[in-house]
Amino acid sequence: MSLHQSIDPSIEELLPLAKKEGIATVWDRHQAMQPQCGFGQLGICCRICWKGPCRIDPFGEGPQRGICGADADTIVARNVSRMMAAGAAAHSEHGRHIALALQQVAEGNYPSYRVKDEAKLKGIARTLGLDCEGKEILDIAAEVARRTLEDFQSQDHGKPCNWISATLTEKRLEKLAALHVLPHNIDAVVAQIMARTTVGCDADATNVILGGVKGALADYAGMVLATELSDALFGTPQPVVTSSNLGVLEEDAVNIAVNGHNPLLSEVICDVAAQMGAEAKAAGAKEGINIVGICCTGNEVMLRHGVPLAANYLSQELALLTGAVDAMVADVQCIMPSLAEISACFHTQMITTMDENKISGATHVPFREATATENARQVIELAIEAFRRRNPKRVSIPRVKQTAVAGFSAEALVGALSKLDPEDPLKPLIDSIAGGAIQGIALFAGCNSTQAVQDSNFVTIAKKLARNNVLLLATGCGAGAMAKNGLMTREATESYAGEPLRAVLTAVGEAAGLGGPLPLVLHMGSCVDNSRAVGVAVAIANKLGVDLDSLPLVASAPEAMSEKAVAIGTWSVALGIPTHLGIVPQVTGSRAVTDILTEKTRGLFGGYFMVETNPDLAADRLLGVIQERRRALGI
Ligand code: NFS
Ligand code: SF4
Repeated sequence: MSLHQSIDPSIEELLPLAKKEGIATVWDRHQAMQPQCGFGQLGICCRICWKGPCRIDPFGEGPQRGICGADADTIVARNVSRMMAAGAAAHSEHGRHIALALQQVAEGNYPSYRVKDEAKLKGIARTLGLDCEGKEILDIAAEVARRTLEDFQSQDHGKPCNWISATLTEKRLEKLAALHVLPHNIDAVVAQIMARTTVGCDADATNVILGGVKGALADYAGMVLATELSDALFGTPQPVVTSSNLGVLEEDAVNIAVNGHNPLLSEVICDVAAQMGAEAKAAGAKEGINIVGICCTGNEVMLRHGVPLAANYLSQELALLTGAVDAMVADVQCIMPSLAEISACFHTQMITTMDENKISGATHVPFREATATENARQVIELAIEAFRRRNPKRVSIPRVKQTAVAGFSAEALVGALSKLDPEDPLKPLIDSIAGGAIQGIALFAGCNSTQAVQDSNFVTIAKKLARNNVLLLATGCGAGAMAKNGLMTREATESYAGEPLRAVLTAVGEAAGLGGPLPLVLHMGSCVDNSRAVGVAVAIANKLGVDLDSLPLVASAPEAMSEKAVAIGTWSVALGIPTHLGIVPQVTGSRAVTDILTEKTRGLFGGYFMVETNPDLAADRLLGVIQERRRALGI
């Protein structure tokens, strides 16, 4: 039974336990929700005004228009564009949060934070076209923050967001400008999408989708600035050996799971926990404090601190079922509301921290950057207190734990390559691609979804691509899937990489002093860190003097579910990257919109969506695209 739900081995021990205790999980609720609404699945249900809800009859017998006259194309286009706007709002709100923190740090406020990576900050300033010569680091920080915040404030429609102009290829910028999809202001573009899709507005599906694409590119801006400024504040990730899956929880430690996306609090929790070990020991936890990560907050601290990753999205409830989590600390996004209820079945302290993200039943510790250290201490104290109440008889930590090498920022990757060619670090990579030892690059991104067998598509596609000499990158819950399944290890490279790929990964890994090959899948970070992959791709494209849509580069989100994933997938397409979805998106009720997203975008942007739910066939299609692009390049 469990194999139909997930390939995560920890499920085997924990689902029967949930059943025994009468606790429902995401899979039970998925089951109870069947059959899911066909109108919703096709995207042809409209609820944007109170004359509705309206739904279009997909068989052509009932209504073909909503009460206002909107047809299936309009309804589907509006629904999916609004998802793009929501995704952009989520990522850029996270980005704004970081940018505002940097601004305060620059002004000497927020004592819990500092610019940890000055070299990175200077690099960012140069990227944004700022002159750092002779300036103090905090002055540079202030200018970087100001330039970044312009992307949320500018009213100049003719001038694209600074972070977009600074990070894409010239050719791509020209193409996007010609199509009028370059955002000038992240917030304005999100607001425009909401405005133009309200009742009685934009009713031309192509126009609505192009508006959505602009929002998706605003999403990219929000992500790249979140990633880059986080590196300046918290450090740029470097390879680190850590572990993943629920076996990372410890019986003899106060276990604190950090869940969500924004690293502002979790970073400080890591710092403060390092000083509070004695207090945990005094409470009887022989091993002190054990921080573990979930979802993208987990990825953030995994990359920067080597914190082990306990779970990706679909497994977050399982962490509680172990009975060993003393505090589950949530910030924003992808936090299942069910966590509060399940925590209440155990001793676990469920803590929310952001005022705009509360869950009823949870304890709220209002996080403020100005008092971050005190807030972190409060959270840890609550965890220690909960530990004292833990019932050892209810603890069942599955013995599943995989080594994972994480931390492949663009800088780390280039750093490793530079050991082979200090003058021209990208050359070995480009030569390997040109020579065919690396056939192409695939980025695995996105979520877990109950619409698929958890983690399974990721693993199946990755193994097949690796066998065919594709270099693999991963972020978000996709990275979690790869880590839990042992694909972020050198052993995986030895077992699954095609011979030529293995030789390249070995040469780079050994030159970089890792004492063996690079892992089969390179962990680039959280979902906002998809921008790191864009950085690598843009550097390659610039060096070759081509645009992104010429590169043998593909993306795959085999379990996409979140609105954020819709936004990411769409900017990936707009950047010229063929993008695979392993679940059927909620657009197929409109032939026109389906055509736009899977065909017409190809002519406009070079990128397009490919939908294939069978992972084996998906891998074949991705390989086919890579070959097509290689042929076009004459390699
Ligand atoms: Ni991305 Fe990360 Fe995971 Fe999906 Fe959710 S945690 S931001 S949205 S589910 S990958
Ligand atoms: Fe129905 Fe039109 Fe209102 Fe949508 S906007 S709910 S289609 S009347």
